[in-house]
Amino acid sequence: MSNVTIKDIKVFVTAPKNINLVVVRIETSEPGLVGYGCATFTWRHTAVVKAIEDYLIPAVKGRCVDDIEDIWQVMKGSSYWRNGPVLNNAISGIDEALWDIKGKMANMPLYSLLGGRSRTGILVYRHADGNSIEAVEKQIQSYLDEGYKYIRCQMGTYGGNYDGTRQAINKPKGSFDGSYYNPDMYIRSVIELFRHVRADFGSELGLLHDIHERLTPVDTLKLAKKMEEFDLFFLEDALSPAQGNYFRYLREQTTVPLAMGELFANQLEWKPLVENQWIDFVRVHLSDIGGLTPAIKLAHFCDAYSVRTAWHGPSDLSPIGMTAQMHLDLNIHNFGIQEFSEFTDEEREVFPGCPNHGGDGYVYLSDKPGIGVDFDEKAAAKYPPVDMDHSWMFTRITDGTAVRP
Ligand code: GCO
Ligand code: MG
Repeated sequence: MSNVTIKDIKVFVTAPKNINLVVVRIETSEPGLVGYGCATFTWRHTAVVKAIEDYLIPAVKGRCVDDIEDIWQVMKGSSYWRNGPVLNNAISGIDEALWDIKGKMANMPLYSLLGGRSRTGILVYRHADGNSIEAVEKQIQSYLDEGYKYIRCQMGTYGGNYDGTRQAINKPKGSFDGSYYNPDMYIRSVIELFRHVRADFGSELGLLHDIHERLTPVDTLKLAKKMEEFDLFFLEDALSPAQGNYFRYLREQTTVPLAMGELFANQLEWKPLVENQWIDFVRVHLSDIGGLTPAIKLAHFCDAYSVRTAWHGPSDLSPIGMTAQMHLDLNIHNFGIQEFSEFTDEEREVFPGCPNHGGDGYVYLSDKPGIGVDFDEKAAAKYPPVDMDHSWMFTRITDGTAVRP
């Protein structure tokens, strides 16, 4: 037991990639010993900052940094009403920073502290997208040239708003504003895209697709069955969390591997899917469930049911959060794959120590103690928070009905 305590906590918002990232810094009673965590809920970042500053800092200041489990329980329970993404992200920032500190105190990289490595490199997948089959295939080729082996293919982002689709949508007069898509066209376009990609790139290429909860359950089933012939690594976020039970019917009727969970915020959402083995990969957004502490438990729970992990790894996640989950990727036995995008020069400037792709489809971690990614406050200040464009989230189908998300 150490007697090092939490002396101060600061929250930063920085946007080196024009996406607001929320970073928590814990200063300890030990001079020079600090930890960093990710609390990025980019679409509501000011609410997360407020939750940390007004409620979590007073609750945890002065606590011994050793007691991560109890500190997590205190943060989670102290609002009585709990479980939402704002509060969970706030908790995650502090939780990950405490794990970072624990690693630094032990002089071990986090993966080592968690029990060591189950593998030496982290298998990753990239995103290819474009407004036409040719554009998507060009992007795939450039990833292959860089050495990546697994690629998620979309055409015209989620819901398939590719060339000509928007114009072809027969909206009613006086329609509300929004980001419209036609589910039938989307289904047809995905099948056409994958038919070309498989034929042009052969059977070795690992392929994935994200439905992004854009279809009704029965349309999802229809698409999943048609996708069987393309031998996907997995089909991502086929349904919304509210439609969880329908995974049972997908599981019974299709052989397509299913990955689910980036919108999950609490265990009631993933528990039935895992214990019934209705999904093959769990892909929660770590900060959205409260950080590393619950993710470690979730990973081990999934292991008992042969469900593998594919943690959510989008652009709206700080390099600290991405690297924190990569330590778990190295450690757990039931790791599947990691969603990944290369860090930009600006991100690397603000977050020194970002991990690197080895040119072979794997990302490698350094053996620096803790999470191993630093935070340069001066560089961060060069990239102040930006106004985020929410319009793509006002999603509607042809007749104007809103679709979540
Ligand atoms: C993914 C996701 C993201 C989300 C984004 C929301 O699979 O990477 O679906 O692209 O849309 O994180 O802010
Ligand atoms: Mg997704």
